[in-house]
Parts: sequence; structure tokens; C-alpha cells
Amino acid sequence: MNALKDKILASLQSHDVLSGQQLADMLGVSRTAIWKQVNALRSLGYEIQATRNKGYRLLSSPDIPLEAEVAKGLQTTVIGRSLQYFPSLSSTNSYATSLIQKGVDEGTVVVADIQTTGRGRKQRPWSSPSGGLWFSVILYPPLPPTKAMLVTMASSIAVAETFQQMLGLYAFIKWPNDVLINGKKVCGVLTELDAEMDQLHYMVVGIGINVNNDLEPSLDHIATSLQQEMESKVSRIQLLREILKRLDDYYTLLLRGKGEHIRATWLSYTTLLDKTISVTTVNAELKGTVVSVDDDGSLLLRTERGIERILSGDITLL
Ligand code: BT5
Repeated sequence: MNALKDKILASLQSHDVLSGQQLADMLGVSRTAIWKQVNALRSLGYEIQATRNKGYRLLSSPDIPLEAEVAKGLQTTVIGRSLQYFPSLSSTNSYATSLIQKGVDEGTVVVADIQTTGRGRKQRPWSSPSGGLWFSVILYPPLPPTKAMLVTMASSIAVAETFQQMLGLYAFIKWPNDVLINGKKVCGVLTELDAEMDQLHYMVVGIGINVNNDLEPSLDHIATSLQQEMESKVSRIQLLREILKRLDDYYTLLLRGKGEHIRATWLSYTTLLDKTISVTTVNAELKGTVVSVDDDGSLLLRTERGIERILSGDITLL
């Protein structure tokens, strides 16, 4: 845990009451530094009582995915060992990429409550108001670029599985990696990477989930949120922790050469097999029946001309 704010929060969570001096001694900083960060926590919505003789007592916590919250009980090998939370960022993917340029550990997660210019694929805007879960995971996979799609597929599986197991919501994956509940999009994944011919340098896996946020009226007919589906608020802290745990499990499997397991699991979450669809790619619109998804994530479509492999595009069910 790097940030002083997170260390103070973790200390207050594990003690009934702590004085400013005790915190300062425990964390090796001045009492003024403690006081500043306690106020920063208060401004985020933490209710921290200060009594003259005893010190600080944590009374209540908001649902903010700070590192100290998400790290509780998160035993992962790579993912989420370090987490940076921001009330607002332009895009967690952009910020994560800037961290990579400076040098940052694999598995670092960047989370924001609001994204001012969140983006989807092909620079499409991604609406990211307060209350959603907008985050990016930084990875340095020792894999060739042809395996990158399996990492993205692992992310959408981790999300769908968490919805099912934590919330009892049936989620499906729509190629390439949208997660849908009752036919409406609740999560999108945007992976950005840098690679040489045979080796990935880095991947930034950006995951956006509508949790307790309002939806823009223009998205109402195609999107939903977990709050809408559950008819109650959902803990973003628990949600993020569970997704990171599952993503870590699948990532570890992938590094052990078990990509086929990820492909098979992904296929079990899709409803597209044997369906007739149209796909819009950069240079064509194709119609056909979905046969499968390859281990590089390409869609295999049976068309009039035979089986076509499609690397990226947007699909519509016919
Ligand atoms: C995606 O793109 O679905 C990928 C979205 C990834 C967002 C995350 S949030 C954290 C990280 N940081 C970023 O800046 N991005 C990532 P695509 O398949 O191109 O879908 C984009 C389309 O989804 C838009 O054109 C809208 O139609 C729709 N859309 C926009 N905002 C939405 C939302 N909040 N919920 C559901 N659909 C949305």
C-alpha cells in the first residue's frame, strides 16, 4: 500500500480508536500529515470522529474503491497488488498508459469515479458518470500479440462470472467482449496494447461497468446498470475485488498455457453460436452464421463464400 490515505484508512479499520500521535508513529509521518489525510478521507465521504482525549474513530465508510478497501482479503498473484483511485480522470486507460511510461508494477489498477472523456473502441465515447466502476488493469504479459485477445476474453468472463456468482444475475457475452444482462449492455472492455511482432510490451485492459450510476437517456434502450437489474445498490468495492480475483485466476491460467480453457469458458457465456448475424468491419459488412470463436479471439462466420475469420467489428443479431 503506497498512499498515506490508504494506510490511515487501513489502520482506522483495524483499530477502534487511534490518536493522531499513534498514527503518526505507526506510519512514520508528522501529525500534520495525518490530519491532512484524515480530512481528505472526510471529503471523500468517510465519517471520522475526532475526540479530544482519544483520537480518531471511523464511524462509517462510503462505497469508494480505495486501495485499502479493495485490498482487504484480496489474495491475488499479480492483479490488484497496487491500486490508485481518483475521484475524476479523463480516462483510466490514458492514465494507466502514462503510468507505464513512468514505470509501474504489473497488475496495478487505476480506478476513477468519473471519467470526463472515457472511451470505447474506435474512439467512441463511453459515458462514465459518478457511481459506475471505471477501471484499467496494467499487464506485461510474456506472450505473443496473438494471445492478447485471450486476456480481454478473460476479463469479460471474470465480469460475467462475478455478476452471476456475487449477484445471481445471468450475464452473457456478446462478441467481442460486451457483457449483457437481459439483452442490454452493462459492461464494455477496451484493451490497448503495445507490442513487437512476437512479444507484447504492455496491455491496458479497461473495464467499464454501469453499477449505481444513472444512464444517459440516449443509452436507455441499449444499456442497463447493476442497480437497475438488482433494484438496489451494489457494492463497487466488493464487485471490483471479486472481478480482480477472477481475472488474476484466468490470467495465471493463460500464462500456464491454458488458453484453450479460457476460449471454452468464453464460448459457454455467449449466445451467438449458430445465430445469423451481420458484422460491420472497417471495410465490409458481412452476413452469416456464427460457427465459433478462434483462440486469437476472431469470430468464425459461415458466409456464402465459406468460413470467414473476423478480427474486429460490431455485430447485430438478425
Ligand atoms: C466498449 O466500446 O464497450 C468499451 C468500453 C470501455 C470503457 C472502459 S471504462 C475504463 C476504461 N477507460 C476508458 O476510457 N475506457 C475503458 P464499444 O464496444 O466501442 O462501445 C461503445 C458504445 O457503447 C458507444 O458507442 C455507446 O453506444 C455505448 N455506450 C457508451 N457508454 C455506455 C455505457 N456507460 N453503458 C453502456 N453502453 C454505453
